Amino acid sequence: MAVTGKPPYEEGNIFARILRGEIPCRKVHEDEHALAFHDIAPQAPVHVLVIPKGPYVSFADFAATAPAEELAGFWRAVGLVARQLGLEDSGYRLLSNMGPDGGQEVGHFHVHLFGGRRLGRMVP
Ligand code: IU
Repeated sequence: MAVTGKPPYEEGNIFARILRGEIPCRKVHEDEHALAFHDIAPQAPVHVLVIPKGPYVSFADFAATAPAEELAGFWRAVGLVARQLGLEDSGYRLLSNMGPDGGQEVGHFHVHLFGGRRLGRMVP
């Protein structure tokens, strides 16, 4: 019988290790539900990753299984971080790669926050 369902959450993934404090990060914000830090290979003048504290493999996993309080707390933190970085007036872009076809490389749900310049058109 085919195995179905989401891939398992790997406790050794890099963002889990950052959350546990085993690996340093350039932290932008932290609260009960989220951690935000600068991407190690920035694709824009501002390139921050926002991750939930819970063990969610991907956006699909987070959206389907996180309690409402965590969903709200996480997305509120994303907005707060953008505001804190001074991007609200100029604008910014949020992106989450989901699964193999989406180009997701790290198996802990994360949202990319890009800003600091006029971004190009989105191309798939
Ligand atoms: P993706 O959406 O899973 O493809 O994005 C993973 C991001 O994590 C990517 O932009 C990397 O540069 C970033 N990253 C990081 O910030 N620190 C790390 O140690 C590793 C990846 I590995």
